[in-house]
Amino acid sequence: MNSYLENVLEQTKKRNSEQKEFLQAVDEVLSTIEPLVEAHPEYEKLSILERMVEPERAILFRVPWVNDEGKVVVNRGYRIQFSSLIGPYKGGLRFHPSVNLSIMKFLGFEQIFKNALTGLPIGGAKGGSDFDPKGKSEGEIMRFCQSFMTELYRHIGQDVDVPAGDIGVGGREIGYLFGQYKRIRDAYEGGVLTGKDICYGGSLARKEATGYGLLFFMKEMLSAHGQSLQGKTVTISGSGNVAIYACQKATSLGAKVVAMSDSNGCIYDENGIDLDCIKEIKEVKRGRIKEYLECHPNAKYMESNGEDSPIWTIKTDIALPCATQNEISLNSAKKLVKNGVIAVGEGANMPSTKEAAEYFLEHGVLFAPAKAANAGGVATSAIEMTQNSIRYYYTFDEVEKKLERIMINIFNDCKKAADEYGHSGNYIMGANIAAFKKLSDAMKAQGVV
Ligand code: NDP
Ligand code: 2IT
Repeated sequence: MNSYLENVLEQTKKRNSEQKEFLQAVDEVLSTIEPLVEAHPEYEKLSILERMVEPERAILFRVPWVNDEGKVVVNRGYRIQFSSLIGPYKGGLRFHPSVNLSIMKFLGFEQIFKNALTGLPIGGAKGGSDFDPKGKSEGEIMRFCQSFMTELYRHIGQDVDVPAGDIGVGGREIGYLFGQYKRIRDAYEGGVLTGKDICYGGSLARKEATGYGLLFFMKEMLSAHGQSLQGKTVTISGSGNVAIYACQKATSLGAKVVAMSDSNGCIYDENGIDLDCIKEIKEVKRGRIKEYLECHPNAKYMESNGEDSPIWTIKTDIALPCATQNEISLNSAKKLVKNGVIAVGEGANMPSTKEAAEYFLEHGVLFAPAKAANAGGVATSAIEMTQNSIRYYYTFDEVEKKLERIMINIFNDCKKAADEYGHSGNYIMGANIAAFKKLSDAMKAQGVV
């Protein structure tokens, strides 16, 4: 590896030795942009890489709230404002017990590149809490969100930092967060949060956007390699926001989704997943995926053993990991390849380990990396901000068309960069190089900041 790159990677490891997910994300970017760094010797003097891996600001705060038993519970809140180079900080909030500084920083770091790829003026951020929404009452969720916002409000704003949803944060939570922000600020600042409900300033198609965008990207990538979604078998991990709308679009584009999962296990339905049943379980009852068997007794359920997810043992043409980071291990990648997978599209953030992603590339599997393939969510968030700014609503169709155009552009940018730097077909390199180039140009233009 180029010695400048190697030094920065070493320094980053020393400084953040406890943060394994963050280091994994940095390693993935730095180890794929060598041709760009070689072509730009000025990066070293300007410390472009050192600046890119250090968040502009990392905020950590206490979130006290009262549970239904009247006991005070204390959670930890985070907001990592990673980069404002090309727009206000922008990125989701995750509520999950696994949340820690490393996970927040990896997600914030990924977000700056993803957001740059959208071609829209949005910087990168991530936030959240180790609060576990599972099993909490409506009242508890609302009180937690209100307390979280009572601290977060001072750090955000529609031209400053614009949070949205992620794992454990959907329309319901965004509503409670928005209500509290509005109350504290005593003003309607619609663009301060995205993923809002349509009835108070949200965008049509934002809910669908990440899953739909993933399929638009897959369609483009497959077509560039003489393939299509028509008649393909698809497995999708997770059954949350991204997974549900990925399933919907995959089906409408002619594929057959045969498996979905949650953190407890996965269901396999050879007749094709009944998405209405999944939506009822997940969006209405907030139940477990196993309940699918109640409406489809002939489907199969496989319980997770806490290690490799059983969903990756199922034979499929296309695998769409849409749950969480590192959910595809090398072992799972080997099973997928052995079973004939032709393409993998990352709906979740960093769902493949580095070894798994490399294994896919080495075995000729078309690989759509997260920061490009799942950028449709944040891109549509930016379209929501646009509508809030001009105080107007676009139709579902208008937003979907813009989203599709953006995903096609992202694919073309990734392809162009991969071709230009001599790694055709490697969209990990293409995405990282295209995004890094854009950010480093902005960094150079803005002086030492
Ligand atoms: P949701 O909370 O709606 O759904 C998450 C799904 O993933 C659930 O089915 C959940 O199962 C499963 N899951 C979560 N954590 C784990 C885990 N540790 N092990 C196994 N399964 C798990 O979140 P989203 O659909 O919004 O997010 C899914 C992924 O997509 C995340 O990686 C997120 O960062 C990424 N993403 C989301 C975007 C968005 O717009 N929402 C945009 C771009 C990326 P269970 O219910 O059992 O916990
Ligand atoms: O990971 C992501 O891109 C998101 N969770 C969506 C962020 C956003 O601001 O819409």
